[in-house]
Amino acid sequence: MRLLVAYEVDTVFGMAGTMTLELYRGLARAGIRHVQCRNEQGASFMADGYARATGKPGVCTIIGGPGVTNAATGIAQAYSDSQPMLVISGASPAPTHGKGWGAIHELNDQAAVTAGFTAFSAMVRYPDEVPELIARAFALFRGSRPRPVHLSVPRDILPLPVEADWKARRTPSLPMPDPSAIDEAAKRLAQARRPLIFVGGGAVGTRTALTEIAERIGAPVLATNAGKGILPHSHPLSLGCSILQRASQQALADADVVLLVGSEVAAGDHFLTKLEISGDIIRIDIDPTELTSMYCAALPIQADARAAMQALSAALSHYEPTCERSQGERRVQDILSRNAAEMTDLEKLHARVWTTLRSALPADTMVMGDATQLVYTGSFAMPMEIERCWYYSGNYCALGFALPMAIGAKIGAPQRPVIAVAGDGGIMFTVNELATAAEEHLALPVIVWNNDALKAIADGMDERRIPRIGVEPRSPDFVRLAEGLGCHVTRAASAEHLSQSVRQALGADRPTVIEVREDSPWLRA
Ligand SMILES: Cc1ncc(C[n+]2csc(CCOP(=O)(O)OP(=O)(O)O)c2C)c(N)n1
Ligand SMILES: [Mg+2]
Repeated sequence: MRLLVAYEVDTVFGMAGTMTLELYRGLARAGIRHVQCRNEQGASFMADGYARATGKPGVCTIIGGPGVTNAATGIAQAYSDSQPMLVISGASPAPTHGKGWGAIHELNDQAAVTAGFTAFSAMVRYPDEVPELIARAFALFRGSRPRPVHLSVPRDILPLPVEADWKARRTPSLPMPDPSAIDEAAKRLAQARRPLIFVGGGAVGTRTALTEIAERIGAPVLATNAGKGILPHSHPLSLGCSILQRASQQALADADVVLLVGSEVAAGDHFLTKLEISGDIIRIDIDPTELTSMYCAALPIQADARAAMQALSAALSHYEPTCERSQGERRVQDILSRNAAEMTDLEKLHARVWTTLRSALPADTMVMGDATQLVYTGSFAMPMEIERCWYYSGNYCALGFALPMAIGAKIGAPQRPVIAVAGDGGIMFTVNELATAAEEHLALPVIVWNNDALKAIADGMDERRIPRIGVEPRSPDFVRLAEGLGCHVTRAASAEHLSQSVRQALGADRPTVIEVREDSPWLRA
C-alpha cells in the first residue's frame, strides 16, 4: 500500500474479507481512503468512474473467488473503454491452487479468469514480485493504451515480511509519431475534396490541434461517445456524436479522406456491424493492433494522439488545402439538418429531457449514461462543449454502469458536478450502491428514466413479432426504495420541476433520485 502511494494512489474502492485483512492493515498505515462498495461490481465500476474523472487509475481491493467474479463486469467494461484500473484481489493459499480441496473462495486459475479482459492478470507467487508487477501496470497505464490490470495475492503470501524498501519505478512516456508519416498525412489531407475527421476517446486532449486541422482543411468533425466535446458542440464544423444518425453515417461513407483519431469505431456507438467508409483512412492510434483492424488504415500512424495531432497541424502549414473551411461548414449544416428531420417521435421526446437537463447543468458536468434509450438519443441530443463529460457504457454495454461510475467520478473529482442517468431496468443492477453514495454524502442527481420496460429489447421483440417475454419487469416504488437507501427522491412533474430538482440535487447533502416517467404528460405538451 505504501508502494501504491508512491504511484499517487490516494483512494481505493473495495470490499474486505478474511483473505484480504492484511491488505486493510496496509491501507490504514498508508493513509489511503477506502470507499466501501455494496458489491464488488460496484467497486470496479466506481474505480472506472474515478479513472475517467481524474485520469489516474482506479484501484479496487477485493477478495478472490466471488469478489473477482463479481468485479468482472466492471473490469471488462473498463477494458472495453480503455480505462486504467488496478484490481488487487486476495486468493486462497498458494499450496491449495489447482488442488480442488475446497479452500474458501477457491476459484480455479483465478488469474486466467480475468486474463481475457485485462492488459495482464498475474498471481503473485512471492512478495518481491510485487514491485515489478506494479511497475509494469503503471508503465502500461502511462505509456500505452490504458487497460485494467489484475494482481491476485494469496492469503498466505499477503502477511509475509518484506526486507527491501519498495520504490516506484520510472514509467515510460507515450510513443511519438513518425515525422514522414505525419508529412504524408498532411499532404493527403490537403488534397482531400471531402475530408472528414472522426475522433474517439484516444483523441482527448487534442482540442487545439484538432480545431486548427479541421478549420484548415474544411473538415466536419464527428465524434464517438468517448470523443464528445473534444471539439465543442457549438463549433461550426462539429457534427457532435451523431454517428447513430443516417446523414452522418452517409457523410462518413462519402468522405474521400477520413482522419480517424483514437477510436476503434466500436459498434456500441453506431449499432451497425460495420460503418461504411469508402475513402482512404488515415489512422492515428496508440495501439498498433487497431491500425490494421476492419477499418484498416491506408496510412497508419502509431502514436500518442496529442503529439501526432500537434505535428500534423504544424505539417499542414506546408500545404495548400483543396477544401475551404466554409465548404466544410456548409456540409455540417446540411448533415445536421437532415439528421434533425429524420428524428423519430420518441427521440424528440428524449431530446426534450436532454434540453431541460442541458440548461440545468453546468457545462463541466460529467454525465454517466447507462444503456437506456434516453441515453442512446443523448449521444446526439445532449450537446457537450467540454471533453470527458459524457460517458456511456457503449461497446461492452453493461447495464448498471451509470450509478457506480458516477459515484466513483464524484469521489475522484468532488468539485465537479456529476449526474447518473439510467433506465428503470438498468438502475436495478446496481441500485444497492445508492447506499454507498448516501453514506459518502455525495451531491449526486440520479435520473431514472422509467418506461416500465426493458424497452430497447421489448421494441426488438415487437419489430420481429416475438411475443414480449421477460421485458416488462414490475418497477419498484422508486420513492420508497431511494428513501430506504438514504437518498432524497422526487418525481419530475414538469420541465421546470426537473430542472429545479437537478439544480437542487447538485448542492444537496446526499444523492437525489429523480424519476422521470416516459409517459409524463408534460413531455408530450
Ligand atoms: C448486463 C446486461 N444484461 C442485459 C443487457 C441487454 N439489454 C440492453 S438494453 C436493455 C434494456 C434496459 O432497460 P432499461 O434500463 O429500462 O432501458 P430502456 O431500454 O427501457 O430505455 C437490456 C436488457 C445488457 N445491456 N447488459
Ligand atoms: Mg426501461
